[in-house]
Amino acid sequence: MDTSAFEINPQLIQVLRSASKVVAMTGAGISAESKIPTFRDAMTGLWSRFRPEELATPEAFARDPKLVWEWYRWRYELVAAAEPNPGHHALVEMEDMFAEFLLITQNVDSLHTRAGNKRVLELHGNLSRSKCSRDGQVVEQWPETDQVPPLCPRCGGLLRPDVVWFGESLPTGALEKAADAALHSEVFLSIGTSSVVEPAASLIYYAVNNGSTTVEINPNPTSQAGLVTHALQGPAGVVLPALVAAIKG
Ligand code: BV8
Repeated sequence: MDTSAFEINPQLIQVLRSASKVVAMTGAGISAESKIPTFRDAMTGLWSRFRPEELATPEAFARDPKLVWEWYRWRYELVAAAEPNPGHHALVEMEDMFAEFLLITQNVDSLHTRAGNKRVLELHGNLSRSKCSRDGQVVEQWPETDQVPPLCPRCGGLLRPDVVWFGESLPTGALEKAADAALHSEVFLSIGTSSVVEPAASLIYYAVNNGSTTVEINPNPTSQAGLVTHALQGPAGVVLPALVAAIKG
């Protein structure tokens, strides 16, 4: 991958050096360098015949709860074996560089919190948590069982991953908090997302309407590349550390 296809404009560094309200929004691309396939990557092996958009739905779970549960178990093992990469670590450094820094993520893989970020807003939940499919309450543990998916120890309902499926609403208040942060940001970084999934993909427009400096970091420019102040075409694991180094000077 050509990692030299980006130039960091000195104006961006100047703005970042004086900014206090910085929002970073990440998608699956920031975890690509941790060997976690992105959502749009072709899935491998057993799962190669499925499309994530088909499996990550209430309908798929209703139709075949075992298949969907096992898909998330496969992803959980991938995530558990993965390590945060330099892109994640750069965002931890950024959290300490700006007075009001918020990391909004579409990812469900915990890598930002494992890297050390404290101010993380998970728009789509987290696949390391399970919840009862009847009452939506998180279930921390349940008796060993051969039953797949396991049953809720309280009500006997099927357990499911605590993630937001297509067609489901985001966690209460998450979108409002994210939109408010974008609306009041001085800099909004959109990192490693194809900017397809809504309503996350529209958050950047709050920043644009506010006159914020907007930045896209992606090796493949998205439909929003023409909209942003700076489009940095490169992998997050290279661009973000370069950005942090440039701010430090
Ligand atoms: C909802 C959890 C209200 C599950 C996920 C308009 C308004 C509202 C809704 C809609 C709308 N239009 C359509 C909808 C419906 C739907 C939607 O957006 N559909 C899409 C397919 C068009 N949205 C919803 O259903 C949302 N709910 O709006 O509630 C509602 C309620 C009822 C009825 C209607 C509306 C819920 C969406 C949440 C879905 N859940 N995840 C799970 O993970 O299993 S989304 C899923 O996609 C992941 O979270 C993922 O993060 C996310 C977005 O994908 P990306 O992160 O962008 O990943 P992708 O693979 O696409 O791209 C990777 C990028 O990385 C690429 O650009 C690549 O170039 C780049 N990259 C690669 N390597 C690197 C890199 N970048 C940097 N560095 C690298 N090294």
